[in-house]
Amino acid sequence: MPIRFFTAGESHGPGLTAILEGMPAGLPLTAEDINHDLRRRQKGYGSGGRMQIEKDGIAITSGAMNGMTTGAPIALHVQNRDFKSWKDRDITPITTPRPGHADLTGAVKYGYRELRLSLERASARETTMRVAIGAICKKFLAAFDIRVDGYVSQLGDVVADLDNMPLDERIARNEDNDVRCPDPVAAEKMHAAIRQVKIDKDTLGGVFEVVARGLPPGLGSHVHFDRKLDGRLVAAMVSIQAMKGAEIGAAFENAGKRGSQVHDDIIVDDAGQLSRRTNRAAGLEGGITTGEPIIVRVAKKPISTMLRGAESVDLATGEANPTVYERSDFCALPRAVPVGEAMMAIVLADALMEKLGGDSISEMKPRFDALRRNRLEDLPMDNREWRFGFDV
Ligand code: EPS
Repeated sequence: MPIRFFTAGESHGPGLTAILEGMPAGLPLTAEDINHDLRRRQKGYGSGGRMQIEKDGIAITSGAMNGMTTGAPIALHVQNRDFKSWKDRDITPITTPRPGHADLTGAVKYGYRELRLSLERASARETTMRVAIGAICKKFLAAFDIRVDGYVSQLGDVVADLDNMPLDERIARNEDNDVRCPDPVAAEKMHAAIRQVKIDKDTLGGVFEVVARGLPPGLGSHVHFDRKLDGRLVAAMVSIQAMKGAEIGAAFENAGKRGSQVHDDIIVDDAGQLSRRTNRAAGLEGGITTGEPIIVRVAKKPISTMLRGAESVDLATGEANPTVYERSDFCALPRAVPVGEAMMAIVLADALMEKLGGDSISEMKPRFDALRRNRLEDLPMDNREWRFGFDV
């Protein structure tokens, strides 16, 4: 895997750190390229008080100089403004775990004496650095005219009507409102659903979709499980805090249909260009890109910090005790869209680098232009009989 990255940092600690290794030299990169997506991640209806405190801005402390990557590891840092209200304070232990969060599982695994040690690192605050790394990967992909975007398609039980809206239009409208839903009628209902859930001191999840356009065919591979791009994308999405499912296109809906209703007929035009009539495969066949847009749908559970509380146990006393919280997000789904985009950009940048090799953008460009495409002339089909020539 040419791209590797690490993140570190606690939600209320001094700050967040990331290292991205494997970016080639010669990619134009400024703090603003990253800050644009950091701002998008902080904007969206349904947040609690924390987003009023944090104003995330990136420091690029290595790997890019004078606005250009050097090929060295890229180190990134973001400050947690909230740290100053925690650093000189006596901390009241949290000993009643929230169902659904990593509170209890983390404490059992690591033997913590209080639950804050779990939640500090399990917090979705960490997604700041994924978005920062993803923004660099988006910049890399954009050098090859590949774009990654996302939008909300369902929030709580409100489902957007997107069936007749082309992908380009969905993406053009994804920032039209503060729930990131391209269907304006559904967006109003989603907004109302969040308003109500705030009153009810409860939380909401939903579904967002991430789309990659402009991909060449031939990224990923069918030959081994960990090289299959569909598996890599689904794993990346479900690794995001609170994501419980991901599917390639309408996979679960397609599971109930017949093959003739699901697969995309292949056609050829007079110039020998192959294409598919539809894109129900959502850009991937055999774990390899087809050249059509990739669409991944991601299911987010409702946030587990609920102001109304939930039934639980005080682990210090062993007594039944409801969870108690004063501050929480009510619905983080709109803010999760840039995080999903980031994870897709990271996986696709990795797959493209695997395919192209090279240490600099200038080396990669001609290799990209020479890639096999969906043309008959790109395929050496000689129509000759052959034998299974194994030495057995
Ligand atoms: C989070 C709880 C909230 C969120 C936080 C993730 O933080 P706090 O407990 O400080 O109110 O706001 O997300 C962020 C800080 C962020 O930048 O997205 C959690 O428990 O996962």
